[in-house]
Amino acid sequence: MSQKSVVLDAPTPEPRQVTVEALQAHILEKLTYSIGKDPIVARPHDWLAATIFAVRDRIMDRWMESSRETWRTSNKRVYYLSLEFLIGRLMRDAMSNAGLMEPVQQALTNLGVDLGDLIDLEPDAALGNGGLGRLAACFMESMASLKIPAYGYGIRYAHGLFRQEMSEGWQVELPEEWLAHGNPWEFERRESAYEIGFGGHVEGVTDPDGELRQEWHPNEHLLAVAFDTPIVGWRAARVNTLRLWSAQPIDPILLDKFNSGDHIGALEESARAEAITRVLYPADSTPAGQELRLRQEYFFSSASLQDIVRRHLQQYGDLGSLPDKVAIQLNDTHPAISIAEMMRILIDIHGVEWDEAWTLTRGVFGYTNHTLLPEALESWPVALLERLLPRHMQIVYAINAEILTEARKRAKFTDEQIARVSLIDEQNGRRVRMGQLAFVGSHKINGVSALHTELMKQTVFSDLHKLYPDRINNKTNGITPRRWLMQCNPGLTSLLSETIGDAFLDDIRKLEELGAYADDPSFQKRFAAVKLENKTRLAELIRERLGVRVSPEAMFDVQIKRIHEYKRQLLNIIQAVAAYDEIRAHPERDFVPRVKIFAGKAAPSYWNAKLVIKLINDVARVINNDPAVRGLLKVVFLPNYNVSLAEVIVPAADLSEQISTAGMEASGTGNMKFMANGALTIGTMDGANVEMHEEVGDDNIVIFGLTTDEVAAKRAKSEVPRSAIDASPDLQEALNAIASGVFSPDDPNRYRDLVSGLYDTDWFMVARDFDAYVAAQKRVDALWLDQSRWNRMAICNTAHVGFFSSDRTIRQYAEDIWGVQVPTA
Ligand code: 26W
Repeated sequence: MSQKSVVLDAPTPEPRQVTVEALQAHILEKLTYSIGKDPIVARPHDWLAATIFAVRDRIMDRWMESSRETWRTSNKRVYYLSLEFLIGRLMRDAMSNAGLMEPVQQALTNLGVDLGDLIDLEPDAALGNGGLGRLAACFMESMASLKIPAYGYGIRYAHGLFRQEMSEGWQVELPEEWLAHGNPWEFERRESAYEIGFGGHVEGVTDPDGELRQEWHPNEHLLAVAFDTPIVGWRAARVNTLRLWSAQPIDPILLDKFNSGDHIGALEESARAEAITRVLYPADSTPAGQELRLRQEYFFSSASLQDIVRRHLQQYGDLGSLPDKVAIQLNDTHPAISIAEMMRILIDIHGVEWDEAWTLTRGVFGYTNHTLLPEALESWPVALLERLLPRHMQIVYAINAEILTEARKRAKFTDEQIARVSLIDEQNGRRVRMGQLAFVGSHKINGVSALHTELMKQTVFSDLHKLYPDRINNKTNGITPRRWLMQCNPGLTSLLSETIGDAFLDDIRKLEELGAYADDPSFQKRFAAVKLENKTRLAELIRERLGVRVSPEAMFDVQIKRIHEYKRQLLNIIQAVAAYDEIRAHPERDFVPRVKIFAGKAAPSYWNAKLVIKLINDVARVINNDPAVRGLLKVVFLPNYNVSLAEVIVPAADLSEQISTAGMEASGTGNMKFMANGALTIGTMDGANVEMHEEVGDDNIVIFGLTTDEVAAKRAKSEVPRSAIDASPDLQEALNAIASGVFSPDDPNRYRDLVSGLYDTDWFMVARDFDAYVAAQKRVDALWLDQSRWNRMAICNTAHVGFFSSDRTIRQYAEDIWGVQVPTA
C-alpha cells in the first residue's frame, strides 16, 4: 500500500456529539481523565483546560478531513511564513466558528461554571508586536473560512510580547508567561523535527561525473520541533494548521561533561538552542540587528522549507511541480533568508541545476512589504551572514551577479542604479539588503494599501520596479469580521441580524443593506443603545483598572496602537492640553464631554515613545483631578494593550484616531476594526484611510492634515515649523505648559527636549498639522451635538466595512499571487 492510500483510506472514529448533554459529560470526563482533577477541587484553570479539550475534540474531525481533502484533490497549498502571529485568545474564536457557543455555555452552566469567566482566564497568545502579527492571525482565520489549504509557519516563543505595567506613569516591561498553565490547544509533533545548522564551512566537491557541488558543513546543530494549533474557519468550513517551531538541543545533556564535573557546561548546548525560541523581539520598526534575531529568522525559515519540501515530495515525488502545488508568502523580510535556503535545498540537497532552481524559487515565493520607514528595512552585515550561514552568503552573491548582469544588459542600468538594486549595500559597511533579496526571489511583491503600494514603486523599490514592472501589486489589508464584529460585539451582531437578516454573517458585503436604516430614528436609537452598553462595560473596566470614573454618556475618543512618533499620539495629547486650557479659560461655555482613551506598548529601547506614555499619564493625572474641568475632559491610559483588551475597547469607541503623518502608516488595520463597530474616524490621508474615505464617502469620515506630497515637499525644503507655531497661540500655550513642567512639577525639564524637537525639525509634522487637527476635532464636536447625524454616520461606517474584510484581501492574494482557486460560498 502506498503512503497516499494509507492516508486516504484510513478509518475514522465516530465524530463527537455536540449536544449539551454530550458536551457536559465530555467536559467532566476530560477534567477527570485528562486533567486528573476531581470536580470538587477543580480550579478555574482546570475547567478551562477541560473545556478546551472538549471543544478541541469536536474540531479534530474537521481538521483531519481538511487535510485528507487536500491530499485527495491535489490542490495547491499556501504557506504563510511569519515571525509573528498575534492570535490572542482562541477559545471563543474556535467555539464561535464551530457553532459551539450555545451548547458549551449551557453545558458549563449545568456544571456550575460560567463560560465568560473561563474565556477571560485564557491567556492571550501575544506572539506578535502589532499590525503585521495581527494581520497574519486574521489571514489564518480567513484562509480557513475560504477553504484554502493553508499553513501558518512561525515560532513558538516561550515568552510573547512583554507585559506592560506602569510605574509612576512610566512603562516597565515584564516577562509574559502565556505557557505557565500549559497550552491545551497545541499538539507537539516530535516526529516532525528537523535539523538546523549554523556556522562551519563550505567545501567544493567534485562528483564522479565531474560536477562541482558545494557541501555545507555546519559546526552547530539543533532541532526544530513542530507544535500544531488548529485554526477553525467560519462555520468550520475548514480547519487549517498553525505550525510553530520550538528549538531544542540534539543532545539534551552532554553526559561526558556532566560526569567530569562540569555541570553547567553539560547544559550549555541545551541553553544555547533553547535561547533561539525563548522570546519575541519587541521592536516593531527598528531591526534588533542582533545575531540571535538572524538565528531566529533562519531557524524558522529552514524548518518550514524542509517541512514544505518533504510534504511536497511525499505527495508528488518530484520538485518540478513545486510552483504548481506550493505558494509561499513572506510576511515582510523577516523570513527572506528563505529565498537562499530554498536554493540551497534544491541545489545542494536535491541536485537541481541553478537555473531550474531559480525558476522554481521565484515561482513559489511572494513577498509582502509592511513598512517603508527607512530604519525598519532589514539588512545584515555580510560578515555576520558569512560566519553564521556561509553557504547562503555564496548563494546571495550568485543571485546578485545574475540580477546585476540582467540590469546592466537588458535594462541598461547606470552605475548608480546598479548600486541601488544590488543585494549588497556598500554604503554602510557591506550589508545584505533583505528587501532586495525578497523582491528578486519572488514573482509578486505587494504593498498593503493603495497609497503604500504607490510609494513602494516610487521610493524604496523604484529601480527594481523598473527592472521588473509587473511584479509590484497592491493588496489592501483587511480584518476578520468574525473576531472583530461578531465575537467582540454580540449586541451589535444581534441587532444587525434582527434588522437585515443573517446573510451578512456569511457575506459581509450584505451589511450595505443597513444603508436603508441609517436615517430610521428607531434603528438609530437601538444602534446607539448597543454602543452605550459597550461603553458602560468599558467604563467599568477603566474604573477597576485605573480607579478613574468616566461617564458612558461622554464621547469615547480612542487611540490604541503601538506608540510611535509617526502615529502621533503626541499630537493627540497636545490637543488634550489645548482643550484643557480652553475649558478653563471659558467656564461659561458648553463643551462636548470627552474621554480620551489611549493604550499601546512602546519598544523598550524607544525613548521618545516611552516618554510619550509618561506624558499621557502626567497630563491625565492633572486633568482628571482638576475641578475646573467640570468632568468635561478625562484622559486615560490603559496599560498592557493586547488583543483581548482591544476586543473590549473597539466596540465601545465613538471616535477612532488614525492620525499618522501622511505617507508613513503602510495601511493600519485598527482603523477597520473601529469602522466595523460603528465609530467615526478622524484621520489623515494615510494608509488605508484613503480607501476608507472612498468607501464611506466624504460625509462619513473626518479627514484633516497635510497630504503625502505636502509632507514630502516640506521635508525636501528642510522647512522648519516656526511659522506654524507662531501662527497658533493655542499650540504655543500648550507647548509652553508641557515644556515648562506644568504636568511634571517633580521634574520640570522632563519634556523640554521632546517639545524643542517640534520647534527644530518636527519630522512628523506635529506642529504643522496641529491647527488642522484642532479644527477637525471641532467638526467632530459639532457632529456629536447632532446625535441623529452622528448615529447616521456611525451606521454608514458599519454598512460599508465589507471591503475591509480579510476574506476580500485573501481572495485577491489567492487569485493574483498564489494561483489558488477559491471555492465560492
Ligand atoms: C525588523 C524590525 C521590524 C519589525 C516589525 C520592522 C518592521 C516591522 C513591521 C513591518 C511593523 C508592522 O507591524 N507594520 C504594520 O503592518 C500592518 C499590517 O500590514 C500595517 O497595517 C501597518 O500600517 C504597519 O505599520
